[in-house]
Amino acid sequence: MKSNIPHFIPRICYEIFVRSFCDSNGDGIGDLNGITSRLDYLQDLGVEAIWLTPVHPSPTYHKYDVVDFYGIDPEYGTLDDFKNLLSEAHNRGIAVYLDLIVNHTSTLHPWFVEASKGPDNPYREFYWWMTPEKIAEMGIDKRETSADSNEVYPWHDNPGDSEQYYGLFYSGMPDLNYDSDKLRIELSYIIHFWLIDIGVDGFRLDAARHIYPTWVNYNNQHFWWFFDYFVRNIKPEAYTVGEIWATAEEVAPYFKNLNSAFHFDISFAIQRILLSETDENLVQKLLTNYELFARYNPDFIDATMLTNHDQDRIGSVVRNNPDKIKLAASILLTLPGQPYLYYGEELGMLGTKPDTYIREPFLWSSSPDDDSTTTWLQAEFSTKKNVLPLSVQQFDENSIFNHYKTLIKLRKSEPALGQVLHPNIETVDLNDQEILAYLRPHDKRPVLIIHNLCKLSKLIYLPIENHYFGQLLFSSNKANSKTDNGWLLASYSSVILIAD
Ligand SMILES: [Ca+2]
Ligand SMILES: [Ca+2]
Repeated sequence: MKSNIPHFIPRICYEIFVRSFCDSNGDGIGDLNGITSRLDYLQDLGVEAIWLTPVHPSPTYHKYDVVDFYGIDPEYGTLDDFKNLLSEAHNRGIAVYLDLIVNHTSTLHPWFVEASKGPDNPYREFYWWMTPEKIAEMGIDKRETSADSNEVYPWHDNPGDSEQYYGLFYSGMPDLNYDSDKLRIELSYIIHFWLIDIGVDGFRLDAARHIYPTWVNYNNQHFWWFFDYFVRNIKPEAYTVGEIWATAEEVAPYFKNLNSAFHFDISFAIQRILLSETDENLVQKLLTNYELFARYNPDFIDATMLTNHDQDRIGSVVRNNPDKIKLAASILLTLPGQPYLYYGEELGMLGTKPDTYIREPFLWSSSPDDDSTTTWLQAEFSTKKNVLPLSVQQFDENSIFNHYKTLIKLRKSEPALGQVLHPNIETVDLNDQEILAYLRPHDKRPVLIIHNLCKLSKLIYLPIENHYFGQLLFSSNKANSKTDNGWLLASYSSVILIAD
């Protein structure tokens, strides 16, 4: 059992798709200086950590195929811009997590350029190579698609080569092979550079479950042990969060060597709950999953989210129903764990796949003079017609933005809501599937949360043992009120209660 706990555990994290967030120099592409210019905004919203999607030089718009792990893509700025962003973030108490892609590189990475020259090249061992005969003999020419990859044929031709290379996601992203000690040393230099020389606070670790391919997948945990061992030696307080896009059973072992992992099960459960308008025993599911995670690390950090840059936006999932967009936020921000907001969720931004349309420009302003909103992509979903920009929402107390802001503030001021380690939650059974209710116990002040998941208003009677929760701390709808012996909740609304 490990006991390394990051020195700082943010209560609110925020994922920034760098290209779409904020443009500082008028080329229409979001960049690092753009993010720096909006740190005051993020601080005001209550964000305590930002996860930046990859910033390294890369041929693609999303930059998940890296060409140089030490550089910054010129589209996004320079290393000095990055250092400035980091120090300005730290001045505001905001941690910065780098998206580190250790599973693969771009085919344009110098390692792959060398490796593809032939079997005798010293960099050959950095990647997976096999002859088609061997691949067929092992029965690994095809793979089952997974939630995070539709690639069926992961082996790709290298022109003029008798061997093929393995690229799980697509031919442009060859998988690295960590059987190579030389590669492991290169990786340790990269980790050292970002954690120590530059000083980032941690890493979001892409494709963490795919490091070793399926036929040698049992090596994965050993790889993460190696990774964690190195990180803890040079910066014990660093934070790591893994993308393990799988069920909680499969996620759990990764907590042995990572502080945190994204809770995809709960992301999808919340989405389903909002559509089915029934509670799916969410609290019981959470408790079961916590127990799984704690087996591997009692200090696990549960990274929750509604969606990320690979999922349809929550606003579209709930068909742009503003009450349900608020309800989604109310659920996420009152559950235990460490919530990650996906940029623009706080505006109710919309978008469904293909991927570019779940990564549309953040809507800063409705003014024609607005030069911060990026223009690299013509929005299809989050147009100024469909989604009110920040400049409008800021001044409307009933806006989605102010709903987020209020809940974040509460999460940070109420210890029961903001507890990250050892999640505190108990089910409150109201014998009504259309109501999701739970208790967040705490020595200082316990709170009780009730969400009405359905489109009719509900009269709710608390169980006798919870009767003392007689005071409203928060209500998402002005119509919610206390009656003689219960609580009246408007459609798709939430309340947070405290003791009388
Ligand atoms: Ca720019
Ligand atoms: Ca891999």
